[in-house]
Amino acid sequence: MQPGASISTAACSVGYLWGRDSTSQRGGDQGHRNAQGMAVHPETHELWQSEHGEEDGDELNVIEAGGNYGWPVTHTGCEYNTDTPVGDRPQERDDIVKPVYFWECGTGGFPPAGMTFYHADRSTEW
Ligand SMILES: [Ca+2]
Repeated sequence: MQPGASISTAACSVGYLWGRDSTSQRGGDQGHRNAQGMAVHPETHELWQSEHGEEDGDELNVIEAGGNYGWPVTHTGCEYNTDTPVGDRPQERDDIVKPVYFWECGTGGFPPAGMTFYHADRSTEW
């Protein structure tokens, strides 16, 4: 999104990245549990997304048009207050888009919130 762009321009951009346009309803993705944030990578123009899992199972995903992100069939977390996995693991299924990164059940998770890509050089320690 460029500075000064309207909300409708931003919505169209996200809609395009999501695989939809104004003339069709094809290509929507599915299987997200609890989306928290989204950001467009400034170099690759991929749409990244963060989401909360159940007990751990938090994820970072790169959105693909028409992709199935697994919930509730696959998950990397567990049922609340148990060590019981929720469904299959995404790694076991070829029909599920695997998360780029996830916090497996038992790791304590890392519930990500909003997303942004920082690409300036003012915080060189990062
Ligand atoms: Ca997932």
